[in-house]
Amino acid sequence: MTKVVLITGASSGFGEAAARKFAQDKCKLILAARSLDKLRALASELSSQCVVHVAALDVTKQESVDTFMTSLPADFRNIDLLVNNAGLALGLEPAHLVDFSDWETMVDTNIKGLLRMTRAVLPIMVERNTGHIINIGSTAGNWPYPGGNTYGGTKAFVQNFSRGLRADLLGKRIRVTCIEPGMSETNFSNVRFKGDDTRADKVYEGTKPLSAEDVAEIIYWVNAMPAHVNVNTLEVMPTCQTWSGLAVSRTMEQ
Ligand code: NDP
Ligand code: 8X3
Repeated sequence: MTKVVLITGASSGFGEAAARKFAQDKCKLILAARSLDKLRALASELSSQCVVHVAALDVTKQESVDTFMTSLPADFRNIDLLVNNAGLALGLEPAHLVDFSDWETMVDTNIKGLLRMTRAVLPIMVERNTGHIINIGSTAGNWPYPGGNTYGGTKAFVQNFSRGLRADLLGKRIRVTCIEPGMSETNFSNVRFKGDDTRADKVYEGTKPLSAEDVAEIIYWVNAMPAHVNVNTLEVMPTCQTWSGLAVSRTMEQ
């Protein structure tokens, strides 16, 4: 039977690359994001390989998720794989200087948006006793860095929630995986720095970051493993990235 794959945030980066990867498998693809024009362009490119349904989706809005779900064509309703990928970071300021609305947007998208999609799709999987949810976390959820504050917090949530789902789904043939990439060159930094492309480019200067295609391969692989194999968490960094030591101030007054 043809696998039905729903990818959120399919208009760019990991989501777009994952769409191209699953298209090679002739899956039935559901591509969702806010930028419908980009989704349509991608769908027309992939339509010679597989059947694609595109739909506008803003995961921060419950009514958008509801409309998206009720508008799914009947032959796309039995979702086998949900890739909860839509997400973003906004800003890199220290916590006492941030624009609070940026924190709200990250929580609304990375946490509440992922929850909305999970709550909408999981009952379909439970009813059919089959499925796989792949949540996109981040190294930022494991390893704090200055300015990562709420973004890292949202991704730590994604990891812990993924594990909680596994606990709830004991005895069901439903897999849950949290993939946690490190530095990857996509539109991520352009969004984080709100269109300051020079600053975004500097993040990757002199490095060989992960590409969207690298992460898409991993998404594909964890799903392609046999149904009895559940990859719980998978953290991946470019080889040029590693940890620095714990930070110590030698100038502060005690
Ligand atoms: P991109 O900015 O290239 O892609 C982000 C995608 O998310 C876009 O398709 C965007 O589509 C979608 N999106 C954002 N907000 C919403 C929303 N409210 N509703 C629906 N879709 C939304 O970045 P990446 O591909 O890098 O990011 C994908 C995921 O990977 C994110 O969760 C990110 O946090 C995570 N990640 C990224 C890393 C990196 O270094 N790049 C590393 C680790 C994790 P649109 O604007 O059209 O809605
Ligand atoms: C994206 C990786 O290090 O920019 O999640 O937070 S990082």
